[in-house]
Order: sequence, then C-alpha cells, then structure tokens
Amino acid sequence: MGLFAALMTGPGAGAIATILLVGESAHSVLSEISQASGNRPFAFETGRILLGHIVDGGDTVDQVTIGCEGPGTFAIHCHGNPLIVERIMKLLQGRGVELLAAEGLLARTFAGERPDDSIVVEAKLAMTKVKTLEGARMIAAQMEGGLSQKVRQWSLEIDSVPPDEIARQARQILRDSEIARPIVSGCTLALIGPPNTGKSTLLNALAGCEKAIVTDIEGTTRDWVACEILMGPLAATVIDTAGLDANVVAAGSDEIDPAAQARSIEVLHRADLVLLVLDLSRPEVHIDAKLLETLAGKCVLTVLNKSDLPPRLDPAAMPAGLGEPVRISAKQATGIDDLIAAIGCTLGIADLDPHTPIAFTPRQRALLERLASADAPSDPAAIIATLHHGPIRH
Ligand SMILES: Nc1nc2c(ncn2[C@@H]2O[C@H](COP(=O)(O)OP(=O)(O)O)[C@@H](O)[C@H]2O)c(=O)[nH]1
Ligand SMILES: [Mg+2]
Repeated sequence: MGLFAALMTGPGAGAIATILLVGESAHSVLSEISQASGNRPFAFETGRILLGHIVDGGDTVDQVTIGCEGPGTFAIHCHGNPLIVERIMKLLQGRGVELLAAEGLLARTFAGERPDDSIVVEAKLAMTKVKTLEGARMIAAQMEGGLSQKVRQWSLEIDSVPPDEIARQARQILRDSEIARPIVSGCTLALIGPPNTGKSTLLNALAGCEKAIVTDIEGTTRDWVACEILMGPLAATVIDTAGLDANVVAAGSDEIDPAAQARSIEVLHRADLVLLVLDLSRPEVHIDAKLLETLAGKCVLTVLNKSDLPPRLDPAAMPAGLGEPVRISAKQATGIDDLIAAIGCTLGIADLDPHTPIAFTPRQRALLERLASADAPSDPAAIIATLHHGPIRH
C-alpha cells in the first residue's frame, strides 16, 4: 500500500480542518514534519491524541493535534485557514504522499478493509452522501443483506438458476431502485396549478421558512424557485413554478409570459412527481388543456388548498383521472403531514422494506441492466462476478 492524504473537512475557511494520512510508513513521514509540545518525542500509539506543531525545516507551520487512529492512520487536526491546509498538504506531497480527494481516500481505505466485496465498499461510500436517515438505513442494509446478499446468492446458485430467472430478478431490483431513489439520493417535486391557488405558500409551509414570495397579485411567481426539503422519509427538491395557466401575465404588461411558461413546462417534464395545487374556495378550475395533456403521462397528486375557507369547488370542475386529492391549508399549515404521507404512497416508498435489494451506484445499475437486458443474458456468471468483486469508480 502507498501513502495517501486527503482533506476530510469541507473546502474553504473553517475553525479546524482535518487531514487524514494513511499508509504503512505514515508515522515516519509524520515524525519528519512534526514536533511534540514540551520537547518530548511523539509516541504514535493507536488511540492517542498528540499535541504539537507541524514544522517545515526551522519554520513552524501550525499548532495541531494528531489523532492516532490506527497503526497507519493519522488524523491531523490543524487550523482551518486554507493556506495552512495547503502548506501541510505540500509538505506531505514533498515526502512522497499521494494527495487524494476525501472520497478517493475513503474508497481506498474501505477497499483495503473489504477487498472481496465491491458492493460493501460502495455502500460505505454511499453512506457519506445519502440524503435521509431512511436512506442510510437502506444503504446499511445492502452491506450484509440486500444487493450484497442477492449477488452472493446468485454466485452460489449460478449453475442451478436459469439465466432468464436472473434477468427477471435483475429487472425487479432496477424497478425497486427507482422507487428507493427519493429516499437515497432525492427526487424532484414540481408545484403547478393556476395562479393564486397557494403554490408559493405551500412551498414555504413545506420549507418551514419564506422561500417564495406570496401575494394576491396573479403572476407574482415569475420564474421557478427551488428549495431542497427533507419531508419525512424523502428528500425532495421542491420547485414552485410560475403559473402555467393562460391567465398568467408578465408584471407591468398584458402579455402572457411565454418564456416563464416554457421554463415551467420544462421543470414539469423533469419532475418525479407533480403536485397540482387547486383552490378549494373557488368554484371553477382554470387549467390549460395543453397543461392537462402534459400531465397525462406524469405521476400527479392533486392538492386542494385553502381548506380553512368555505369549500366552493365544484367536484365536476375537477380534472378527471388524477386520483384521490389531499385537502390542506397551506396558510395555516394543516394537512401537511397527510400530504407528505400521500406523496410517499404515490411514489411507492411507503411500503419499501429497507432490506429490499437495490442498486445505488451507476456501476451497479449498468451491470444490472446488462443482466436484465436479455431474456438470457450472455455470460451472467462474469457479470455477477464483476458486480461482486469488480473495480469501483468514485
Ligand atoms: N385562506 C387561505 N389563503 C391562502 C392559503 N394559501 C394561500 N393563500 C393565499 O392565497 C394568495 C395566493 O397565494 P400564493 O401562494 O402566492 O399563490 P400562487 O400564485 O399559487 O403561488 C395569497 O394571498 C395567500 O395568502 C390557504 O391555505 N388559505
Ligand atoms: Mg406563486
């Protein structure tokens, strides 16, 4: 194994920065560039935290603490000025240490611990980026159970399971991975509907703060506003679109703002779920026919807002075929939990068992697609072996 270092804390200034140094000869490099406080030599024993200085010849670079995390693993905690970090990294580089990004170092460390199981290494890396606690539970479950277990089982049974059965199971895993995506890596929700139905108020209620402008003036939301929100088990980028109704007018003119509408349609196409927000307190529903056409192929949940006002919406005016609506008052923040539960049901994540095998990296997806693509994939044993032990990308 070589000698590697990476900045583990975020880029930019901070009170403290942490540089991880890993490799068999890490302690001898550290001895060359550090001095213990109190003129005693450092004893790099695992479990110790040492106080001292990083030195460059006769120059003191910074006062640091060094955590001895393992025989060849040291965490150097220095002051968080990027200039200090850069100088320490250069000192290390000058002594033959290869500098890596944090993720690259973790990948090498994890791969050293589990060289036989690429899925476990990928799961450990994914844990550092997963968007929700439920997602973390699901990724953790993939290490011993889930995808890891499925691949081990395929390897053992490769001679007795027909290839078309493996293809069928791979297709199921890819479908479940899509369902799990909102809790593992997040999804996109678009708020659409006629002007003044309360889309911006709803975004603010979900975000818990004022992200979008709310007014009585139609067409106030001129362009889309996006906000990343943790909603129960799912992480969502919620996008408040400019009204897509033909009544939307550009401020200060009588013209429909076609550019804003075009951008909203684009947002709508990219969304995993569309929340169609309607005003329960008004009898009519103004939805453009073109918009309804666009919605036909999408996953849509209808939200009837302003439930605090007397209901006047004529059920006959509601667009047909859009499923059971959810009633809320965005202004009074009532019905929001029901809405989040309904979103979870619509996306299918409500009943998802964390142990369900899922693909959570592009490498896994690509290999599963190869297994799933044909009724009888060619050389499934080789694909399964690559899934199990193949090199990972990071
Ligand atoms: N009574 C009541 N008024 C609401 C509710 N939600 C929004 N409004 C009001 O409806 C108007 C339009 O809201 P806004 O969020 O800007 O609508 P948008 O055009 O769809 O973004 C504002 O005056 C809001 O205060 C609600 O749940 N109840
Ligand atoms: Mg608005």
